[in-house]
Amino acid sequence: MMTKVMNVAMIGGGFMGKAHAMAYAAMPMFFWPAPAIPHRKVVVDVTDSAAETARLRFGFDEASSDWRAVIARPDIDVVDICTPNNVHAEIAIAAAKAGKHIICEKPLARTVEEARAMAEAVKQAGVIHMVAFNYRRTPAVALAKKYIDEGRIGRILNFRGTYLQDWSADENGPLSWRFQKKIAGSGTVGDIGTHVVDLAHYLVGPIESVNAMTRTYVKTRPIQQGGVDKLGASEKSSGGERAEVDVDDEVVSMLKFESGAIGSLEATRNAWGRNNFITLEIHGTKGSIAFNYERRDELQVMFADDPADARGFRTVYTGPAHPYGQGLWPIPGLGIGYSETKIVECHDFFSAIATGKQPSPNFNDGLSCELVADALLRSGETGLWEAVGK
Ligand code: SOE
Repeated sequence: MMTKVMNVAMIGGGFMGKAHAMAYAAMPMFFWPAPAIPHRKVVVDVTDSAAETARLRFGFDEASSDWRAVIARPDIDVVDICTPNNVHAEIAIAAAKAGKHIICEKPLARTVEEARAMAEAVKQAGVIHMVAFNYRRTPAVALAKKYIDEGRIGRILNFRGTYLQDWSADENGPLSWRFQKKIAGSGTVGDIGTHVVDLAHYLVGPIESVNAMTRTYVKTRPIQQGGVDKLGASEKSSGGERAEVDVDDEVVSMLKFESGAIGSLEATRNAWGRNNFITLEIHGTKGSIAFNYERRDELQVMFADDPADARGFRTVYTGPAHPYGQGLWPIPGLGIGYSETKIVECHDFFSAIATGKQPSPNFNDGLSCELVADALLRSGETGLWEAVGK
């Protein structure tokens, strides 16, 4: 069987561009036969020189600073959106109209309106679409989903999800686009809170309403001196000019799920000492599951019907016996990283194209996350329980 080669146009050659380009190269090395061979055809960035640098680094054939012209090309099969949030909608809608399959970085959009327009555009176009909430693709998280679907921890009663980082804890960290509402849409809520929302939707089901507190502790930051997204850098010596942060730093919320389960969500990028601390703890009527991304090869599981003398959490170390294990490394212990989550994501996206079946999370799931983000931000303002819109 000949595996089809598909040409990818990647828009955005920054941090996420690096992750996606690596996944394009590596996916067929891990998953064989591959659902398709992604060919790194054109990379687009804001200037010709940035695009040329990205082409050299990330192994694309061509470089361009004109995404509209690239999207219009008949030889492009897939458009990959790795830009800041403010242009996701415009690019995705144009790509859908041009009949391209689309993978878009998270959060899907800045607002519910944009996300809805994107979901409508891909529906009209009949193309395959995916939003890159990659943490679902961690084998231990997919294993948690398998246990839940098999009923092994019973009916879910409570979900506790956190996402803590510290790259913006330094008040002299620069005012990247991630602190500007007109570009990012929101702060922590959209950037990392939506990852927790996506995991909650994946594992437990739709969130019905939220009661949140949001805070912005660092009200101004130094204007960034060159570079576009200097995560964690300090600009103390940059001349001192500062500008306003108009998005949230932190969110803490109670959650009610449509299923009747309850839960909580916390997210911040200001928690000193926490790097990529995504934790999930879920208990049901027959057991519990706990996960910490900083120990991402492990899933903690407690089954209530274990013999009394063996009662307690056990650590399941993921490997070939677990979800995605046949494609990833051949023995447990070799380790799963951020790149592997992106490789699996790439595999699932091209499998969806090959089979014509929409993947999950797709733009409709991205819209669902946006609706929860909107409710979190509204509740942060009103202090009240806010229903998640439809
Ligand atoms: C910054 O908070 C960031 O790069 C997020 O935007 C990503 O979604 C997350 O995976 C890593 O941290």
